[in-house]
Amino acid sequence: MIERMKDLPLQHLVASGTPMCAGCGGLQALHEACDVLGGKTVIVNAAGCMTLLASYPYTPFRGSWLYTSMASAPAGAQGVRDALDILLAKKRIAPEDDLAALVLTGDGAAYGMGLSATSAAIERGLDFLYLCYDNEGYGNTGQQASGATPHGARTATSPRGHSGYKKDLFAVWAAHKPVYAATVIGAEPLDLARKIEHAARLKGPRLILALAPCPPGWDYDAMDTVEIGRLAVKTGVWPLREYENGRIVPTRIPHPRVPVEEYLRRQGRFRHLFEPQRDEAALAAMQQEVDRYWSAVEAAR
Ligand SMILES: Cc1ncc(C[n+]2csc(CCOP(=O)(O)OP(=O)(O)O)c2C)c(N)n1
Ligand code: SF4
Ligand SMILES: [Mg+2]
Repeated sequence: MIERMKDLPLQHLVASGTPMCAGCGGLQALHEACDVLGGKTVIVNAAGCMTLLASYPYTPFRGSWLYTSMASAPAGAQGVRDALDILLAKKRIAPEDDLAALVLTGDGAAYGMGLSATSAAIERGLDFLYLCYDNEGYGNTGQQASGATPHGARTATSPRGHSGYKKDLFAVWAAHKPVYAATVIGAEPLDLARKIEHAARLKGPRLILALAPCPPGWDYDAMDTVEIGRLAVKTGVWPLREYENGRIVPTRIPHPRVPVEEYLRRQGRFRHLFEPQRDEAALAAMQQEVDRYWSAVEAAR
């Protein structure tokens, strides 16, 4: 069911007691994205933290809201797009009243449960914008590890540090040759707004992948969300980049790069790398991985 609530700003619900955490980096990115996209949007939301924004029959959005199971948001967006196309063909709505389909999903769905549905939707050339807020774990259910969890991070399912490695979802999308893909972060709002504006003007499958600092999941004080987000970019841990016309282009090259340790030590999920004693080997390996990525970027320029 699609509900449309006009003229209720997002702050309204946040201020009036929605159960979102203070300092939520995902909400920050979503807020900035909605400011750019405006109300002519149908948000198709896979189950996750952002689902808590909408308490039936209300949503804080100016557009419409459709809630799906974790794996099914791209299929939901297909249904929305098809319905709109039929209404347009039958002249039941005017072209200027057309709406955009926006999938809103967490990383658990985007990197894992919903990946095959996403892959199929890109293959079909579905005209949709796909916004993933990546808090690097199943946040809504207590921060279990997901396909986006970085190596070494403590989660509810990896109390001694995650043994796996973060999947490169941007590269997975780029391999599908979509119309557009970009990484963003709420702490860099101008970069985010430019990319959303650009994506909104295009047609076809488009990814906006937002790293989403998460105070309870990453274990830091809510007031540090912007600083941690900026450190993710300055250390090179979260590369800001774009894919279009078959090319991947870095949109920010941090120079000089801040040591990765400055980002890690601010977050309790990495505390075991520093206490009771420093894990020099693990810290060096994490720095080397980031260095390798940026050496390859430099070599390709
Ligand atoms: C198939 C299925 N398994 C488990 C759940 C329970 N569940 C609801 S939200 C959620 C976490 C989703 O993680 P993510 O997509 O990263 O979003 P976040 O909670 O971090 O915002 C889970 C596991 C579910 N809704 N559906
Ligand atoms: S758990 Fe994290 S992603 Fe979920 S609402 Fe709280 S801060 Fe946001
Ligand atoms: Mg998540």
